[in-house]
Amino acid sequence: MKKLPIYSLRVILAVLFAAASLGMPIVASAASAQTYTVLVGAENVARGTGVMAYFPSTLTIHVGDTVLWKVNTHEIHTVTFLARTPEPLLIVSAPPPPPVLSGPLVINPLVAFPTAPAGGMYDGSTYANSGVMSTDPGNPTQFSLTFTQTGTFMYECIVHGMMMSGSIVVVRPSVRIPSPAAVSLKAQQTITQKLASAFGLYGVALSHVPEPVHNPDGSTTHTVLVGWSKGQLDLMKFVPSRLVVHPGDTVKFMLSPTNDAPHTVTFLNGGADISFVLPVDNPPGPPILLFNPQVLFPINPGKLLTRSGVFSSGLLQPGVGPTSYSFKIGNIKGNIAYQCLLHDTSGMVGLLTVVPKH
Ligand SMILES: [Cu+2]
Repeated sequence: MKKLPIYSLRVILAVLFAAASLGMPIVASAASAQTYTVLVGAENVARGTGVMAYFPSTLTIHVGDTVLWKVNTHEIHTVTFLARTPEPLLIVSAPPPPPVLSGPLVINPLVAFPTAPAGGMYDGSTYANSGVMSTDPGNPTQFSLTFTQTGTFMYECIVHGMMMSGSIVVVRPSVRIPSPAAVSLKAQQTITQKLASAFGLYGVALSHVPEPVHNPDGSTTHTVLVGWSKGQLDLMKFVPSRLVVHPGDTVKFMLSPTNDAPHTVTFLNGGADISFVLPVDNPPGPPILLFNPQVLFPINPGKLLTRSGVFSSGLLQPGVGPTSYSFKIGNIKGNIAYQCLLHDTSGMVGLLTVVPKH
């Protein structure tokens, strides 16, 4: 690395200081390798809003710099450089011979676990993957690569597809680029803006909820919309998330017409949480991540909703189906809570209040 004469270093520092005090973007030093941070996703759990994007989505760095991706949501994401290899599926069949599996679907190990080049030194020519990241316990929360070649390198989230993609533009050290601090500040501003625009989604979704239908037997059929998406913005909520009903009423949960994400409608009734994946030991390799059949398939379908046992829709999947789940309210009263098994930590919880009919 070429050393700068001491006087020019002072000049550079003076210019940087002047730029900083004028509020101008500070340019990155070309003299030493730097680490840039990219935040993976954004969310506001209290509002149930999420943004399926990388912040920044396009990042320019110098050759030799490192990019550190940090997951920023409970929602799961990956950072995956395909490098012209085929896009792997998120969910695949269990590998033969079947171990003691109670269901046939697993999270693709190629997606679930990290694939990184030796020492994290990446020339852009091979498949590189963070594994499934989330701020929920037990998941990797960060991934880093040091870029050794100039060029533009595209990556995407295997969970959310090409809607959530990013690129790293690697340039020669002589090119002036924004500093890591300037990049992070701008990323935070973009997150604030995007989450603010997601705030309006609940109101929009609420205006699309079908009117209750009054049935000849005196009961009412209510509709609750599940999720709402607008481009990269996702609403992880039931709409309305609070509903007053009577015993004998029907509640129909419907994936909203714009919703992009799979969800469940699940009444745990005080029972243990049902996890999305069940790790099955498979030595000497990593565990097999079994997609929990209790998440995939309905539990107590067609039964009256009561306070005993679990009631669950199974996986409601846009474009694949099923897309709705309905049941009648049994002879209960008071509040009864429910959630989406995939997105409860993202704020996707709801409440029915059952009041006696008079
Ligand atoms: Cu959900």
